[in-house]
Amino acid sequence: MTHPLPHSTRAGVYERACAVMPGGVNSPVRAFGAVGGNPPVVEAASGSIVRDVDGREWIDYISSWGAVILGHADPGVVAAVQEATARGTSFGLLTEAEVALAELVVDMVPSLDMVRWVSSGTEATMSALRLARAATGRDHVIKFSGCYHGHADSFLVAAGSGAATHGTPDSPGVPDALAGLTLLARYNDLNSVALAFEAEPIAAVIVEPVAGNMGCVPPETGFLEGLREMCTEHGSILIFDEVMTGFRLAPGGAQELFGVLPDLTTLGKVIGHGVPAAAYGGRADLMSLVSPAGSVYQAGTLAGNPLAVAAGLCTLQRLAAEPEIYDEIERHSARLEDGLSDAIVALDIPARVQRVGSMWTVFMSDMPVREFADTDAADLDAFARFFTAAYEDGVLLPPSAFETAFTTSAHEDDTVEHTIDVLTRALDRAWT
Ligand code: KE4
Repeated sequence: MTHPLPHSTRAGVYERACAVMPGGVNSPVRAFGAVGGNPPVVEAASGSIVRDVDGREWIDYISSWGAVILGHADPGVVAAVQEATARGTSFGLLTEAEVALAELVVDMVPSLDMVRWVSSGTEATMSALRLARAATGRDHVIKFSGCYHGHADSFLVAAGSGAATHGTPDSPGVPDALAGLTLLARYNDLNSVALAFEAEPIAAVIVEPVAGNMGCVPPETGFLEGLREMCTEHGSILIFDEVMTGFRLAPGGAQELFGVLPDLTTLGKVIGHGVPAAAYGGRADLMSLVSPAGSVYQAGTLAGNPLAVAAGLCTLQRLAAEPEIYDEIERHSARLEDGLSDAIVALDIPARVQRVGSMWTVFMSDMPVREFADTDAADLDAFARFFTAAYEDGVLLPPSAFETAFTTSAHEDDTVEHTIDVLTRALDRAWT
């Protein structure tokens, strides 16, 4: 991997960062607040390896929070973006490439008739919510405690008191009146969803079809199907937030894997392979309500950006044409799960691995995590010790117990075996 010589030390860059950027980072989790210490300052990455400005290297399982499913600096993606860059970085006008990518996405994702490009997962989910409210004429929406859908006001809500809990702001700056339009239900608990449906006319239910923002929590059998039935019964819009699961769990995402079709889908991360791109889409009758075809307003200067579209086309064409990529990632992820689960038994420690495909989390609890409240049983201090021991030994996990690790096609057999060795030692250190 060739890269310019480090221009500064990690400490020096982070000190400068804190002087001009809140918390020294541009997204909170990057500050390593949950695990302590100062964050790394990345110089470059390639394949499964990330290198910081001090020349230290880690096997990376953050994987740009799931975006780089083919590994960092994938040669095909780099070449595609370089070639697109030479033709201009942005036009603010229609290009054929963004049409080709839309056609590919509609072909790959089972429930999509049409799609609209945006530049972040937050834009995708906030737009899908506006569309659902417009389509139904209703204001209230249901989300699940522990699920994260980006930072739009309607999603930054915490469970209030009471059975069908009307949300209360989970951040300063979110108006009570808006937060109260979001009702909180419990993941994998259809009764809590039924209560919310009884409380208000519901525009939409938005759900991570595999939860990845409370750690990896799979949907239990019947959960997604139950949401589908309730939304159909009440004339509400079912939104699958597949920003994390889209194109990762299968070419058609979680909706292909589980065979449940939402009305709207939000996508991000893999869709641009790390270049800012996201999308929302779904049934033609809904998407035709979006401006300028319809009257639901949504816009974006860099939507369908040529560089992001070039990266996305290269990535999704590969994933569509080479399904064996998923088989390989599944094999490596299953090996990681088995190796770590064996280590947990051998060490006799209260920990467990939860995994769906290439999304996995090591919980510092031996109790199954099936909804957000179950994470209370996890020992966050033990996770911080586990993370730090792994980090010091060359494996970079997501720096929070409430995140998901991501395996990519660049994580090869030897890398996986070495990871198991490192994480086994880290588990031991976390509990001794
Ligand atoms: P962005 O606005 O960050 O592109 O996407 C928001 C989003 C929406 N939906 C789901 C299911 C997501 O996981 C995300 C963003 N995921 C986090 C990681 N848990 C991004 C990392 C960060 O916030 O820095």
